[in-house]
Amino acid sequence: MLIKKTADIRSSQVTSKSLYLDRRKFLAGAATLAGAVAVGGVACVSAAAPEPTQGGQKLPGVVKGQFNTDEKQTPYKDITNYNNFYEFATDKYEPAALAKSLRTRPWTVKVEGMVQKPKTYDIDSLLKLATLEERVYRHRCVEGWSMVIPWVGYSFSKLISQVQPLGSAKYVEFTTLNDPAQMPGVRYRVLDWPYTEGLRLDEANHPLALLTFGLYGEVLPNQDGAPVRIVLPWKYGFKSCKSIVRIRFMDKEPATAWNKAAPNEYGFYSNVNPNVDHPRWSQAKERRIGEFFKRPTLMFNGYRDQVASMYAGMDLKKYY
Ligand SMILES: Nc1nc2c(c(=O)[nH]1)N[C@H]1C(S)=C(S)[C@@H](COP(=O)(O)O)O[C@H]1N2
Ligand SMILES: [Mo]
Repeated sequence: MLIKKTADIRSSQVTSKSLYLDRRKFLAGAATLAGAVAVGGVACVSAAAPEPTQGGQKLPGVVKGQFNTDEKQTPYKDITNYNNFYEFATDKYEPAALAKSLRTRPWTVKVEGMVQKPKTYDIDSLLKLATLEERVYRHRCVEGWSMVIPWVGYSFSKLISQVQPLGSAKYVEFTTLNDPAQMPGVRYRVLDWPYTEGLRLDEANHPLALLTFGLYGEVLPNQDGAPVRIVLPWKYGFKSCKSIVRIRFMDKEPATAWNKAAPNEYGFYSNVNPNVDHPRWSQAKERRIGEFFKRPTLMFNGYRDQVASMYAGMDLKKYY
C-alpha cells in the first residue's frame, strides 16, 4: 500500500492507470518531503512508505545500531556475488544469478512450538515488528574466509518476546524454504533438505543475534537469504540460516543440516574458535575477502566480551 485508501480512490477516478501509478510513486515521494500534497484539489493528508520487496530497494527508517565494528566494510559486489547458498548451487559465484528465481512475496514465517502465542507472520509485518538497525558485523565462514557486512535488522529477542516461550522451551530451530521449483540445488541430495539450524534459547536471546532483512541499507538480495535470515556473528557462517520459513521453540536440541551431514566436522555450537581446528584444516587464520595476507581469527570472532559468559565452564573442544 503506497498511500491511504481514500487518496487512492480519489486520484484513480481522475487519471488513467499509468498516470495513476506514476502519481502514486510521486505521491509517496512528495509526501515524504512535504508531509502533505494536493492533487486536483484533493488534499492527500498522509502517505505510508512503500513496502520495499526487491533486493536493492532502500529500507526505510534504518537507525545506527550497536555492536558495530569500524573495520573496512566488504564491497557490496563481493557480499552479493560470493555466497554459500546450497539450495541454489554449491559454487559460490552461482547463487547471485540462480537466486533470481526465488519469490520473496508473498512470504510467511511460521513461529511455533513451545510458545504461548504461536503466530504466522507475513514478511511485511515481521519487517515492521521493531526498529531496523544497521549492524556492521564480522562474518566468518568455517571454510576460512571472512567479510565485514553492514546488515539491517533487529535483535531476534524482539520476536522471541512477542511469542512468549514456555518455561519448557530451551532451544530454537530455524528452517529454510525447500522448494525445488524455485531452488535448483535442492534437487541434489547435498544436504538433508530443508536446511535447518538451531540455537540454545539464551543464545537466541542474545542481543547480537540479528533477524536480518537487509544489507547496505537495502533489502537483502535473494542470494544473501531474502526475505529474512538470522545472523550470528560469533558463530561460523553456516549457523546463520537463510530464507527462513519456520521458527520452532523446542525442549530438545534441534538437529541441524550440517551436523547431520558431517557430525564430526560441524557441531551444534560452532562458535568461531581459532584454537579448535576443523578436522580437515586449521581455524587459526582467515582470509578477509579483498585482502592478500591472512589474518588471525579472533576468539568468538571478536565478540568474546559479549558472548563468552554464555559458555562459561563448557569444554569448547567437546562442544564444538
Ligand atoms: N539456507 C541456507 N542458509 C545458509 C547457507 C546455505 O547454504 N543455505 N550457507 C551458510 C554459510 S556456509 C554461510 S558462510 C552463510 C553465507 O552468507 P552470505 O552468502 O550472505 O555471505 O550463509 C549460511 N546460511
Ligand atoms: Mo560458510
